[in-house]
Parts: sequence; structure tokens; C-alpha cells
Amino acid sequence: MTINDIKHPKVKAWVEEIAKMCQPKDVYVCDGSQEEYSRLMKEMVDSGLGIPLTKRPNSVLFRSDPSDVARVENRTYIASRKKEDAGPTNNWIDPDELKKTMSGLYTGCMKGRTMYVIPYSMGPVGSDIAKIGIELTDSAYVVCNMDIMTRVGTKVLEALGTNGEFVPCLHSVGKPLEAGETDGGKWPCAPLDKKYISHFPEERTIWSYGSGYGGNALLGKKCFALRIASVLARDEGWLAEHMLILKLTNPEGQVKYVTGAFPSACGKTNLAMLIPTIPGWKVETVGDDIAWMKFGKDGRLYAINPEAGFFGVAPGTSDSSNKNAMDTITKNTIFTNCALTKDGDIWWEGIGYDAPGEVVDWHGNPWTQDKGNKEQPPAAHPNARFTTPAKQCPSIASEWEDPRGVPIDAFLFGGRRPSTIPLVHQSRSWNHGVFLGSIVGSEITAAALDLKAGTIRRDPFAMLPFCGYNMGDYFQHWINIGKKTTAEKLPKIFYVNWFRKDADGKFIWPGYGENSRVLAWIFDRCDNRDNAVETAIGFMPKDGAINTNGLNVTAEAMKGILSVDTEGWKREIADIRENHYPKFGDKLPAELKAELDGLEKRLNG
Ligand code: SAT
Ligand code: MN
Repeated sequence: MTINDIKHPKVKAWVEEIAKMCQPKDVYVCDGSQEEYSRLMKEMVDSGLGIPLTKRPNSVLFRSDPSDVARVENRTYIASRKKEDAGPTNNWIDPDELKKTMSGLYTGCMKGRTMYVIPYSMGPVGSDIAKIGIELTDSAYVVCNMDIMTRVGTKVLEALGTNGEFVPCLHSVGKPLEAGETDGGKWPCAPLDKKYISHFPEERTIWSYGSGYGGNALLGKKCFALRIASVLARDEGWLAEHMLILKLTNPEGQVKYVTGAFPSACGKTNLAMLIPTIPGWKVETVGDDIAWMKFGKDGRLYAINPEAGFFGVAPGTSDSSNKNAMDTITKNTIFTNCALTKDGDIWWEGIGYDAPGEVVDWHGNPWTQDKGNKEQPPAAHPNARFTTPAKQCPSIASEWEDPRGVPIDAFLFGGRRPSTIPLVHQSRSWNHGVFLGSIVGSEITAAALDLKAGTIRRDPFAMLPFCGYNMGDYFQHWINIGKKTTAEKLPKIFYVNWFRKDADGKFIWPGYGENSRVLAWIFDRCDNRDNAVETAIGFMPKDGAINTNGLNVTAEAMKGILSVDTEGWKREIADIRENHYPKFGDKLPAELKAELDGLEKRLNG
């Protein structure tokens, strides 16, 4: 399609304005068809950028530039009018100044390239909870990834009509081509100090420059569905959260829907696709990364997964850690920065089997596994990814695209905490649950990071890099949500911790499928079953309330991870008081301060 196929005058004017600035060789409007996807993929394969995988139908491997392998948080900006509105946890630049700098970079930046117009919907097209974005990009790789991760094309333009609302998202890899120049099969991007991932929350606009990777470039994901959407959610009274959504069915066939927020490297995708070890229970997947939740007429919160695919971390994914993910990525998948085998398959560290002879590493160099060498650089980049359609996932729930969303029964929060935090506890109230969300964090283990080992890196609600406004105001928004309906209609809030370690530094809890035992307890809590005791920190499983049949954990160890570590919690409170809450200054809601005081009192009492 061409620019003249756009029937929305505002969209058309904006596309023309950006084309004038970026000066692409042509403008192409994506229809989202299979034919279009295949054509763009073929172009990338022909140019040497993509490598088709003979072992996986319709799947292609890409290698990025070594400088462009992950989100760049220190180049990510919330450019609100007032600095205070970005808050203490975001980078801020004055929006006028940032636009001026970036307009300079954008001028002529698409020379020699096509500018693709990607009309996309976050959420099922036509859902009341869904929203539309238009991404302009000079990267065909971005188009194909967006095709998998969102709903793209003609149907979105139709839903937009002539005056529908959209979020303008501008993206360029920041590498104009001179006349006759090509990329020569190399991943185009700009140097780090030229990369900008910018959000203008008042204008609800995204400008991204210089990176082609993941959340920097696929603007529907973290930029729109979290940073901009969190601002919309604040203003409109809903929630845009960094949460998986799963459907839990008990042996009697009853269903609960659970969402969960975890910082990175806590196994969120694995949990979303978990295969229960306890008989009769079933977990199905609605989403693995983002939940948008709105109140239904019945006063309950309904969640949709705004995405249509999974952008998962490849290393560590195996048949034993996540069989469903492995079965999802057998076809129609884009792999980035994985290793390539001789027989045309991908490989990565932790895939569950040794590298089959010499492979090609993510730099494009020959690589042979040397298990004796602990220092050997990995064959796959640690942030190597797969982009794969959600509908291919064997555990996908039949209602995952229900435009009404699914009614949420429980929120989980969790982090990697080798001590103090028990396997599971339930908040005493909504506000106490918001308190638990606000203290989420993982312990730093690698002393190499210039932080002391044992330090807790707090990542409230797992939203630290994704909240588009002042985090103190975000806490307040969560408190306010709790006042919008009755307590029994609100989801119950739980804090889980799969990562407790023993004195030898070994994980006590086996995790993965065994986490279903904890989910089962949570399920019954949602029905107010008599399976809990009240403690100073909240509700915890009664003796024997967690099914341990066939579990390889001693009764003593179970007791250890299911009791209140009073001294540990006192240290936790001191850390929150001294190092965490002061960051939010007078934006910290009084309710959270009261929860902290109350907890301390109960622990002392
Ligand atoms: O690169 S993404 O932001 O899409 C994924 C992630 O960092 O969690
Ligand atoms: Mn994420």
C-alpha cells in the first residue's frame, strides 16, 4: 500500500511530515499479509542480513551489531514537560531540547532506505481495552518482528477509521545510505552516544533513534504498552503492567486467572508456560510479559495481553525449563544472536544438549564448545532472543484473544531473594499488597557489578525501567485503584520467592513445574479456603497446606522457607527505610509509609 491508501488525514499528514524530515527513498504502508512478511524476509536473506534455518520452517537467524544487543536504559528518556513528572527513576531531558537534538539526527537519516508505515494494534483489534499505534521505521527486521509481536495491517487502518486515536511511534536505525551504498549484510545502527529511546508522555509520542534491537525498536512493547500506556492508565483509571497472565484450572475444572510481575531473570516466561507437576492441575498461557487491565461493569479487573507474540530470552530455554516455549519456536520464528549449527539449526547455552560440533557464534565466527574452559565466551549472546507467534504455543489459552479480557483473581509479585522472603505469603489487604509490589527486588549476586553482593536491587512492580511517569505517583495510582471497587472484587495479592538458598548456596525450592504447588495454594486462597495462618508479614500456608507429595524437599527445609524470618525482615525494613523509600521524597504515598510502620510494629510485637 502507499501513503494514498491512508484515509486518516492526521495519520497521513504525520507520515508526510516525517518523510520530509527523514528523506527515505520511498514510503511503504504495511498490510500485514503473509505475502508481505515473506517478501521482506526474502529481501533480508538475499542481502545477507538474515540466515534461513533449514531445520525450522519459515525461520530466520539474525546477528546484530555487537554494540546493539539489548535495551539501553541509560539512553532511554521520559521527556515530560516537568522533570518532576519523570520522577527519580527515569532519565529526563526537556522535551523541546530533546526534539531539537533528535530532529537534527532524524534529518536525512533514512536516505537510501524505505520508510515502512506499520499500523498496529496492541490487543485484539476492536477490543475496548486495545489501543492503536503507528510505527514508522526504516528497518524491515522491525516490520517482521512487529508482525509477530502485534496485530498489523489493513484491519488496523480500518479500525482506526478517519479520526481514531493512535500513538505516533517514530523509529530509525540511524544509518543513512549514500548513493549506491548498501549494508552489505551488516546490521545497521548508530553508536551508543547517538541512540535515543524517547517518550513524550504529554503528547503520547515515541521517538527512537539509533538501535534496531528489541525494546528499543519494537515500539509497541516496552515503549508503548508500558511507558506510554502507564501514563494513559494513570489518567484513565486502569493498569498497564509488566505482568504475565496465566489461566489456572484445578482438578475440579474451576478456573482462576493470575497475573504476575517479576524483575528480569526470574523466569516470568517459564511461569507463564508452566507444566504442573501435581496431578489434575492445568496452567495455560494468556501472556508472558504485559497485562493491560480495566474494570468491567461487574467491578472486577479484566486483563488482556496487548501482544501477539513472545520476545523471549533464548539462553536457558530448554525442554526441561520450558517445554512449551521450545515447542512454540519450531517454525515461523525469528532468532536473533543465537548460535548457528552446521545443519542449519540454532543453538544456545542451556538449550539442554551440547553444541553439535563446530557452530557459528553470534559474532559470525566458528566456535567449538570447550566444557573445560569456564572462561569461554558464549556462542549465543546472553540476551539472544526468539520472536515467535503466541498462537503457536501449545499452552496458549483458548480465550487469550478474548476482546473482553479475563477476570483477574490474583496478582503475584516476586524477585530473586536467597534469604528472608518466604516461598509465598499473601498480603493482609490491598494497600499491604501495594507495599509488597513497591519493595520487589532481586539480590545482586555478582560482586563484579560495583554493588556489594547481598545488596537488594529494588525493582518496584518490576516496572523500574518501564514506568512512564513519577514512580511515587505510580504507587499512589495503585492505592487509588484499590478504592475503585469492593475488597472482594479486587485481585488478592501474593509475594512469591522461588529462589531461597541454603547455607551451601544451593536452591532449596526446585522451581519450574513444582511452582504449581504454590499456585494451587494461591488458587484455594482466592476461594478463602481455610488453608492459611495469619502472621506478622501476612497470610502464610498452614502446616501441610502446600502439597508436597512426591517433592524432593525435606520437611525441615519446607518449614524454613515457609516461616517468618523476623531478623531478616527487620533488616529488610531498615533497607527500605534508608535506601529505598527516601528516593521518592514527598511523592511516597502516606499509605505505604503506614504499611512499613505497621509491619515493623507487628514484627516487634
Ligand atoms: O528488549 S525488550 O525490552 O523487548 C525485552 C526486555 O528487555 O525485557
Ligand atoms: Mn519484560
